[in-house]
Amino acid sequence: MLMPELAVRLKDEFIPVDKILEEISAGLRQPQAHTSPKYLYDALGSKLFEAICELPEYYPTRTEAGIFEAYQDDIACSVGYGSTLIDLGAGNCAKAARLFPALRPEQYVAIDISADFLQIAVAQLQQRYPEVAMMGLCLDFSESLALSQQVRRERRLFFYPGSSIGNYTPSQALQFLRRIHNECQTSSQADSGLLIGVDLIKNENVMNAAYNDALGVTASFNLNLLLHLNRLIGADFDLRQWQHCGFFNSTQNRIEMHLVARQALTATWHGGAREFAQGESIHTENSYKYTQQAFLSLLAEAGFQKSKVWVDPNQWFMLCHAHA
Ligand code: AVI
Repeated sequence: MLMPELAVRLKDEFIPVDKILEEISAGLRQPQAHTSPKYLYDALGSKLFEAICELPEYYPTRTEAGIFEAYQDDIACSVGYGSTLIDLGAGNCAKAARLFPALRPEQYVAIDISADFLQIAVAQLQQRYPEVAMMGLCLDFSESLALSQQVRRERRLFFYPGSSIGNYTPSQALQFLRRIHNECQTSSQADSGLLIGVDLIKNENVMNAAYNDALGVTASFNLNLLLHLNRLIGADFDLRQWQHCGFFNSTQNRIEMHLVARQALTATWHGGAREFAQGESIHTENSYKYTQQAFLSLLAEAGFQKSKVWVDPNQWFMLCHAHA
């Protein structure tokens, strides 16, 4: 039996079940089987990702936080006070909340697909900052950025931290940046822009360790995708038959995560099946890394005029304020 719900809420989408089945089956049947990284984020997957952010090997979260800490005055100076802060993928709103004292936004718009979670987080933040107008918007911003009429047009600052842009291919990233730029253009003042965190190419050992932590949290995060698929499409993946693999692909400048079959096996799901030879894999995520120059070129191609950049002392991570 396929799951009874009519639709399932994923990290960034709300998709009818038959569309999910179709999409996942098609990916699993490809010569290189693959699934969308959004399937990594069921309730447990989201918690495991939060745990990843605490790991000593996973440098992006704390490096980005260090940049915010070290350069908050300079960032505030670049961004200016009194903006309309639009938080893309706000989650618990914690990252944006840290910027409030320095940026003093006039309006805060938290966007996420998870409506209930979002409303609670926004309500809590509103208590701490009663002077800031706040709203939570339940929107799939990976598809569309059509903002409500209630969002002020003045000085829009889109906020996209955490190097989530890396989970798009560069061409998807370009489309996404173009959409943000278009939204900035509809703003009635010129000084709208984007504040974005980007993971930079660095020593391969550092990157490989970040996706192969000693505690095995990233392995669990990756393997949990199979449990999610079992529920979503009635599959029979046995986790003990699969192994996490994460490595830097230096040709594509990306970390690839795969789940590798430990032995020859057949996986079945509602209306479908596939044989996997020992060593064959399911490709579950890409995390693209950029040079500063490559990302600045992407921003320019998307229409942004000029960008201010802050990096950590190791030059592992970059925070970028791009002016529309
Ligand atoms: C959400 N995203 C930016 C993370 C990343 O690093 O690509 C997801 C992740 N995958 C494995 N570890 C963390």
